[in-house]
Amino acid sequence: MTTPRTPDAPTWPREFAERYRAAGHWRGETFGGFLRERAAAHPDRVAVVDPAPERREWTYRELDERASRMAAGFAARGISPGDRVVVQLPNTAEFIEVVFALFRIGALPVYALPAHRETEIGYFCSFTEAVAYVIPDRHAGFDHLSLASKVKERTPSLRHVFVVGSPGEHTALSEVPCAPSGVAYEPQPHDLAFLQLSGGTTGVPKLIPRTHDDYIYSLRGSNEICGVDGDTRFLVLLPAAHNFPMSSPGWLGALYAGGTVVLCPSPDPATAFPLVERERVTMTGMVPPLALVWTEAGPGTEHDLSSLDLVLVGGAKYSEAAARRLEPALGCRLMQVFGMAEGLVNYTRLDDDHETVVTTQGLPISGDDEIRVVDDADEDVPEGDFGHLLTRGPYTIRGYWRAPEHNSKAFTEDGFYRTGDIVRRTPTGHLVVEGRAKDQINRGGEKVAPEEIENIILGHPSVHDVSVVGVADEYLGERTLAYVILREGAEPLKALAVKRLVRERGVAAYKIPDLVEFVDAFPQTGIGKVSKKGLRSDAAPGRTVPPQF
Ligand code: OOB
Repeated sequence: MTTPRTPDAPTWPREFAERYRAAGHWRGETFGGFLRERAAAHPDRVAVVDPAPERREWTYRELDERASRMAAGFAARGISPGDRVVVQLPNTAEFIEVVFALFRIGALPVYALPAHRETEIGYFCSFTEAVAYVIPDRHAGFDHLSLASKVKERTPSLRHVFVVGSPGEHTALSEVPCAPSGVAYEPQPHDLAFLQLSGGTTGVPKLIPRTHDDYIYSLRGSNEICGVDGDTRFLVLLPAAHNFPMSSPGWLGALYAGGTVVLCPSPDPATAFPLVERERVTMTGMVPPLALVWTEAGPGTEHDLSSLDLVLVGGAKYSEAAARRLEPALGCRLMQVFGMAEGLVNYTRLDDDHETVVTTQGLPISGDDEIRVVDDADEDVPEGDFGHLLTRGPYTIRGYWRAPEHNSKAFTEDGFYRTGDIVRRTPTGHLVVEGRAKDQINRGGEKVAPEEIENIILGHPSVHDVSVVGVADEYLGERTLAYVILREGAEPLKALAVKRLVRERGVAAYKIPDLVEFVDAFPQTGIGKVSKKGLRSDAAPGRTVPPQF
């Protein structure tokens, strides 16, 4: 046995890899392989339901055949093992077909979110030297074709743009599939399977290299904890490319168990409740602001939600008061999940008492997840005190993809990932998230790296300095506030112009500052650095209208 091959990123040392195999965590499975096995075991069971614009359902046999034909088509167009392909598709059946096709040929999907725009997509394509980019023609009123044309023009590696819908000057995805021929390449379980995006704390997002073996272990563990089996009908509410709806237990967990994945085009109750009723959905996952909206809409709904058995809530801190209201409002069980695309995922358990479920963020998936809670000097804090969460384990990466300098800060020398979260542990080992030490804003589960937005605003000639912070918000948990210091004698700027500047740079809309304030100076820390904590506490707790999903 060799250790995983991840030449572009640090990987698990041999003794850890051997331990994880010996423990039965890494079983030598691949994504392409398990789909083939499920299709052989129950070809006629429904794998995927895509309700929009017209209801489509694919059985396991159909999904498997489609993935194989798409894989053959990609290979025929020169997409090779190890090549990167940026996939930016909404919650449609094609998303699942495309990623399984890429898994089959050993090419790596790079999971972009539908909200990403020119800045992010341009970066993913150039940094990963992507050979292909897969898009819808239009989505949520946005023209993805012209964005793709712009990015293709300036990215020499990008040879193909595949489009779901009318392709314009690009290639229709529907023209790609062809009959599989010859002996296809078989990815190895320890190979990289895909690149996931980090929430990010730096000017550019980091890429997270996940292997077949490590990710499939997290699926198996999640399925066991959540009780996912062949009867599970999992509703994908959040963008399918995000780690939470993908693997906690998510659509990949549901497919691994031979269940059914129901794709939801939009997570608002008006769209999702009728789907829950019609498709007899049993399980779903959502971020806290959405859970609030569902909790408010549940009691008065005319739709039958009685099939719903379990709702997972995570991605950001879920307030205890809100957590207490969910079960009675929706008539189902609640599970809290505290996870990260880098690996570690914690769940409350089905047999936890109610208090534990509403007041903690759960236990790690694996007995081999190592947890340390430390002070600023990396010393363990006394049991029950809060501190920085460090972790290492069978499905937590040992380094980001092509980021050696950042890795030396984000990981300890002995391979623990510095999560940037402040937690404490209860006597039962359950983690409670108390806060965050990393410079990141968690806007209702959507992560914003202040530095990325600060760099854009700093580009304006009237701006002397800027600091972007998160301020408390009743619905989102946090919203973004940009403090701006103008240059002396510079043209005055309006808040709206600052927001427009960020939008026009072509970044995801959720990164545009919610608020802009002009100040003369930032609060300083003892050593003369801008005090983000000072800025956050300067801002009054906010109140917004409920978010529109
Ligand atoms: C999930 O993944 P990411 O990579 O978007 O974000 C990870 C970060 C964590 O480090 C933590 O800061 C925050 O999101 N977070 C939570 C939380 N769940 C995630 N903070 C407080 N309470 C929670 N329950 O967000 C993610 C990945 C897999 C499953 C669930 C969430």
